[in-house]
Amino acid sequence: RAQQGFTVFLTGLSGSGKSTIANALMIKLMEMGGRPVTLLDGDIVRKNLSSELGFSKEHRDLNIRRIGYVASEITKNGGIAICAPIAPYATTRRAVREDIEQFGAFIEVHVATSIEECERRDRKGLYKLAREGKIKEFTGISDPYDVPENPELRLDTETVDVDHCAHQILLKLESLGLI
Ligand code: GGZ
Repeated sequence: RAQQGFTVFLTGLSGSGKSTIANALMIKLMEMGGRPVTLLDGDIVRKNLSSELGFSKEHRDLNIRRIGYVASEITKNGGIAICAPIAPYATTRRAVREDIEQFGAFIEVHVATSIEECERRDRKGLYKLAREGKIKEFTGISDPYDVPENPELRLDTETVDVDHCAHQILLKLESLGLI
């Protein structure tokens, strides 16, 4: 019997490590073989699917609903979708969960790097620009982030390395009988 599809949905601040963990997870799942794995990363989606959108609540919600729709189609067809947007609004994450759970499993993973740590790293220099007011509506600085209350998994990236984070997701998928 074919296994059911599922979506791993990573949510967290800019620079929290979502993309890095998503990539490591994708490689591990691909190495297991047999099932197609699709990565819907924040910046790739914004470039290819949401290029006209900005960062207002309305536009972020549209972006997340589009990601959710693509992930739900993948899940329906028995595939694996890995999504890695900020997805700052709990109600929107909830809506995407409901869309996807009609067809398969939804695993919400909070990449819980603190705002202090993201800003300290500031890999792309965006936090500095946000502090200077040069980027408006910046998540965690001048825009909200609803901390997930009941994610399937919360990753402490400040004490656990990327590979181990990806491994923890695999263990969760195993415990749920998804892989
Ligand atoms: C947050 C912003 C903003 C604002 C540009 N707020 O670290 P990055 O650069 O590569 O990831 C961030 C990305 C966020 O896009 P998402 O599609 O994941 O956001 S959402 O889920 O809210 O739709 C960041 C960059 O875009 N970026 N301006 N104002 N992040």
